[in-house]
Amino acid sequence: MKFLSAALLLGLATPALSSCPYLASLSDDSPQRQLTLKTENTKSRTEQVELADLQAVKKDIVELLHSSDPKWPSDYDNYGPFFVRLAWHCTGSYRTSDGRGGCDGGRQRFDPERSWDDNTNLDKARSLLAPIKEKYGLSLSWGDLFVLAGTTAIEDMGGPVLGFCAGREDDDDGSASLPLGPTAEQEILAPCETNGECEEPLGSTTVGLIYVNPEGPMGQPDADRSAPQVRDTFERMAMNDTETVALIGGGHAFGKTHGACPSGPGLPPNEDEENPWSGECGSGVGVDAFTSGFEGPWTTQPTQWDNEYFQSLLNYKWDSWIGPGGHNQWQVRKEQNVTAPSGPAADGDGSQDIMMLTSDISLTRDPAYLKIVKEYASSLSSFENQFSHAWYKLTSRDMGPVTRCKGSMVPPAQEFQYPLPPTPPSSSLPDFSKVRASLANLLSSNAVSASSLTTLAWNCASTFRSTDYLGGCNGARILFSPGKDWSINSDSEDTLKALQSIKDTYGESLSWSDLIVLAGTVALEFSGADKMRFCGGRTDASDGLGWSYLTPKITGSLSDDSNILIDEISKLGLTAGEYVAILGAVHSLGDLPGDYVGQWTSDPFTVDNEYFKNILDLPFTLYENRQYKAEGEEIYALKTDMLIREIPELSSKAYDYAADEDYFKGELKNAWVKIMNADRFDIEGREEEYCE
Ligand SMILES: *[C@@H]1O[C@H](CO)[C@@H](O)[C@H](O)[C@H]1NC(C)=O
Ligand SMILES: CC(=O)N[C@H]1CO[C@H](CO)[C@@H](O)[C@@H]1O
Repeated sequence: MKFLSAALLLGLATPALSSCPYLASLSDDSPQRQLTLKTENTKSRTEQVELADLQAVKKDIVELLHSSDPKWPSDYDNYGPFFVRLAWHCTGSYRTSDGRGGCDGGRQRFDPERSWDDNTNLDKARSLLAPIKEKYGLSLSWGDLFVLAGTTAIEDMGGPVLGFCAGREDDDDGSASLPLGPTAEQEILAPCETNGECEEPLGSTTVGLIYVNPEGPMGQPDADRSAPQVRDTFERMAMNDTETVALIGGGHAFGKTHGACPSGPGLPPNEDEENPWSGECGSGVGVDAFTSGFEGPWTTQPTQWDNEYFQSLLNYKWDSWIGPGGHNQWQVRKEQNVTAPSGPAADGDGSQDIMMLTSDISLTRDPAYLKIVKEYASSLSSFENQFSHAWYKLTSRDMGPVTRCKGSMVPPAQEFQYPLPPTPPSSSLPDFSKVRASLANLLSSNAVSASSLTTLAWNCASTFRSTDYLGGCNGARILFSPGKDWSINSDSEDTLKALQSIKDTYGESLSWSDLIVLAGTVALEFSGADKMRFCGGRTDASDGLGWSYLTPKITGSLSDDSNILIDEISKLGLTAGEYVAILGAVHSLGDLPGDYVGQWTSDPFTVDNEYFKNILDLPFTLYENRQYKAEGEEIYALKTDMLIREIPELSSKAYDYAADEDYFKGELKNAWVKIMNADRFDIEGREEEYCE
């Protein structure tokens, strides 16, 4: 196979970062706003293209696994372990704090991720896979290819595989990963005081690593202190103890680390685009490769699935020492040494001692981890059961609900996908024009305000995150904790009570989630908005767990800030204009929520463009130290409204809407329908059937 230059293949989208990225963390200056908002929808859509035949792709991957390219020879004549690492490091960047990271988008091809320390030499893995990508074209995304390569490798080496969720859509650049760092965006959204001890919302202790420094905290071989870091970072990716130990032991059942000499891997792609990670030891490849700077395999059969890793952790005494790459690693106490084949078997026939990293040893120092290590050492089936599920979760977590999974290998819905009851057949749904009429009656009789219904629907739907596709109103999780307890939902119980009679009239055929969305839609129309499309068929969850990670960061309080607002809008997947249109409509109606006082407009029963004129033209001052009031007018506002005038991408749209009411209403209609249906993957391709 021809080996293509990674830089050539994988493109360069983001400007090269500072040559000393970690120093950027040390700046004391309070962050200025540097985030920018999308003003158009730019994601290139590939969903029209039919998905590749995954069995055929797997066949090509298996063939590649057992080949070896002299430019980057395989270890032990098998690229399997290399592709497991590729898939893991592509998916393992996921974090629950904001749903960012993960392999959907295939952004490991771009900076910042491609130049991360933990992604050293993965440019070679991606280049090895490039001919397969070229063969299948748009029918196979890079993201799907990376994850399928790792998953197929596990299966090929005898490991347990639960299935494969296809359907990742590639991004055109690495911008969605800028908040992962090291970048100015990360400094603003998630500054890390000491790289190596980073906290949430970052996913890892160290920017540029997936979890922790495997050498130990701040490079110290302190296994006791490593365990809490391991637990902390895996929890930031929603992994519990049994999943964590299974993933580490499963990943380390395969392959070896590379650190032939202390000279290092060479420069990353953002510093040497032409010849990234050229390798400073000898030939730079095979037995001379330098990747992590550690050296050696974890097990004696590094291309075969087994639970030897756990047995070795328990059966030997381990001592730390400085390995050939100049880093702390662990070896079996001398009299009991164990050997494994080394290097690419094509070149070498030597054998190499097994080794462990400080983070591996930490699993025997923590009582809860040790118990699990013992269980997996004695029960291969328990290990296999936990690993197959944890691997599927690791690689599919950022894909959102199971309704986004495509292809012939999708396993049953898993807990982490927060499955909803199936979409009912459209024939069993109520006549929504009748429900609309009932809602209009309710509004005419003043039993409930248009403002309450609009706010309820918006608060329900705006939980959606375009980063990991969690949230949205489908499921009506606003009925349950934690959502119903959020301060922004303090009025929701009363609003839901007002809707109870309609819910009772239609019974099972009308879900709460359809009712909430339709009620907000009808309320806007009732108040003067254009007629909007409604899509039915949502179903209700039986708990609120699916919203566990979605606590709103924008609450209208004085602590809201422009960076947080911009971040929230970009997570929603809305453009600046879409967000302003919706906020303008919601804030055209009724009173300020909760304990705030007053109203935004002189006519709080009508959706028009007065709101935009008010916030742009009136002189607002701080009122009672918690909200704003227009001088000389009975017009009030929240901090969020003030941010609309401060953030240029938002105020620019507010001016357009203030000048042209029809334009505002047209934009509102599109934006509202978009966010209300942002989570409806279940009816993709069947909109005709479910939407009126
Ligand atoms: C971790 O989660 C998995 C999957 O839900 C479950 O099987 C396992 O029992 C959990 N472990 C712990 C310690 O809660
Ligand atoms: C028990 C065991 O395998 N001992 C070996 C340790 O390593 C030395 C040197 O490589 C061998 O000679 C021993 O047989």
